[in-house]
Amino acid sequence: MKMIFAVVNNDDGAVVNAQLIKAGFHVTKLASTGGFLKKGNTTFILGVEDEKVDGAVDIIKRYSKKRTYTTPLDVVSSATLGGAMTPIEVTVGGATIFIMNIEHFESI
Ligand code: 2BA
Repeated sequence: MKMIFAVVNNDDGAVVNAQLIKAGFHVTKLASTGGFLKKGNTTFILGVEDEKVDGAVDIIKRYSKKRTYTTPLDVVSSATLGGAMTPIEVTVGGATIFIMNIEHFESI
């Protein structure tokens, strides 16, 4: 069994959630915040049988879009940028996905 952690854009969270549920995955959805942009994002946690991992990742990839942000100065502080005073452009997503081995799983 594997544990999938997937960080997706808030704007894609509802559709990713709906598609994962429709495909029969059990999902926990966390409200999270990116450390760099300090914008809300959505982190999904899924416990998945090994043979179903690719299917879950495919759904997350299919419904998570890339977006470009130009950071306003009040979102990325000068401390984060080491003193830089100009807005910067960053590309966010589609999704950041971590897959871990699970040693033991129980649902009681
Ligand atoms: P944030 O930390 O808010 O990062 C948003 C975007 O800013 C990133 O997009 C990346 O393009 C850029 N970025 C992040 N840290 C940077 C840095 N130190 N220097 C320059 N640019 C930086 P993504 O890579 O698509 O990440 C989207 C969100 O996924 C992140 O939001 C964070 O919440 C999560 N994430 C990404 N990589 C991660 C990792 N290795 N560990 C934990 N969370 C991660």
